[in-house]
Amino acid sequence: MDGENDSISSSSSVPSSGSREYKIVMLGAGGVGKSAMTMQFISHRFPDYHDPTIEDAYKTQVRIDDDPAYLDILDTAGQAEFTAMRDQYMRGGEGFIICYSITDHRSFQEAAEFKELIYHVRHTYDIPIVLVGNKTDLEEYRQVRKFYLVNVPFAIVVQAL
Ligand SMILES: Nc1nc2c(ncn2[C@@H]2O[C@H](COP(=O)(O)OP(=O)(O)OP(=O)(O)O)[C@@H](O)[C@H]2O)c(=O)[nH]1
Ligand SMILES: [Mg+2]
Repeated sequence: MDGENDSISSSSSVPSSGSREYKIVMLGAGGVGKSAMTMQFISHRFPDYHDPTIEDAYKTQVRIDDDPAYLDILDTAGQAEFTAMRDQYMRGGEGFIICYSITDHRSFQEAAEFKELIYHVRHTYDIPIVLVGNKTDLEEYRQVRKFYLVNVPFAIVVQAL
């Protein structure tokens, strides 16, 4: 992804237009589809290969409540060997998207661990966090049953049910 027009350095810049910037951090276990989701959102492309991320950052313009705004999206590493920066981006994020794969129960457990880590680093529960269940096209390989979602301690859960 490096070298593409929509790739930026990992720390966001001061907005030139005065539009509000929101720092969004993608979190989740390795291979759950954080980069695929980010690419879909940013450039409407779906990479069908797994190229483990170290850290990639993107900036895109959106409208929020009719106001122009920028999203700085930080696509992080799920693989344990790349996680040294975790505390740092958990401190910097204004909103978090925690992803798991419905085909990987361990990634669902890790989603809860990510959330606890955010609370631990930030010392507050007042942080927007969205839980996303990905790979819903792979229903036949589903390991995370839908009823697990009834009591998950997330305010917003996104999954094609
Ligand atoms: N079937 C299916 N495959 C997906 C989906 N999303 C991602 N994948 C595939 O899953 C693999 C891993 O996707 P990535 O987006 O690289 O995963 P990641 O979470 O960024 O992984 P790390 O960067 O290692 O943390 C790739 O082969 C993707 O094509 C999905 O919704 N359905
Ligand atoms: Mg990735």
